[in-house]
Amino acid sequence: MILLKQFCQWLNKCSLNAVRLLLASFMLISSQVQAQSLRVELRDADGVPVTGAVVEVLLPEALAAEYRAPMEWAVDQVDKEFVPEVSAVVAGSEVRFPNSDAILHHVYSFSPAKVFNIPLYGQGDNVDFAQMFDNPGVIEIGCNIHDWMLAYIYVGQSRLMAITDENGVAIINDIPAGERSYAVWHARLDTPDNVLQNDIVIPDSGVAEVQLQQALQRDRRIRRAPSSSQERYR
Ligand SMILES: [Cu+2]
Repeated sequence: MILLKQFCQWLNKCSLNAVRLLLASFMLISSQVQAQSLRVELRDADGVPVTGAVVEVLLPEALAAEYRAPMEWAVDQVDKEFVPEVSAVVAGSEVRFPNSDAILHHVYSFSPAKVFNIPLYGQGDNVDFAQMFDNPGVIEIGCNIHDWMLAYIYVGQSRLMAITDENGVAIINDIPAGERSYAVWHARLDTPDNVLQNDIVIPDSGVAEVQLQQALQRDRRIRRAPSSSQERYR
């Protein structure tokens, strides 16, 4: 009976210490990671919202590595267009390229960050043809058959990325507070490498808000061919 009493006292003490330790660890984690947000609104020279721009918070390498869980992603082909047109994935992610059309596509990239080639394939052919995107950068994806088909995959250093919506707004959450910088990329941004970069202070509480205005280059996309032909490739 005495033994049991001693055991209970010991257990009680242990649990108390365990709780204290758990609480201390939690407070330590809380003080290290302040989850805050950045809201970027991008407009062109005429004040029109720019959609499809990628915003990425740039972190020091050691910190970025903590936000680098690979993503599962797919760029589909629907009605002879890539869907979505702009993607943002973390370095180390695999991207699949399913073909949802009843015709053949031939997907390729000549971009230095990822060169690949998936010769003519149809719906269900080998299904996905996943490609690994290891290196940060922007990859331009085309189709050898349909010249107007174009997609961009922005490969970032961490998951702290977002793409501007129809209002030109991108919101990134869970950013560690502090002095940071961020990059904005858009295929037609009239800056070197289509990128602009700024510093920003992410506060301990609240949202850091930025409004940007930047001219776009002329749209050089190839116009889509009329779809009158019934040929298998067109
Ligand atoms: Cu195609």
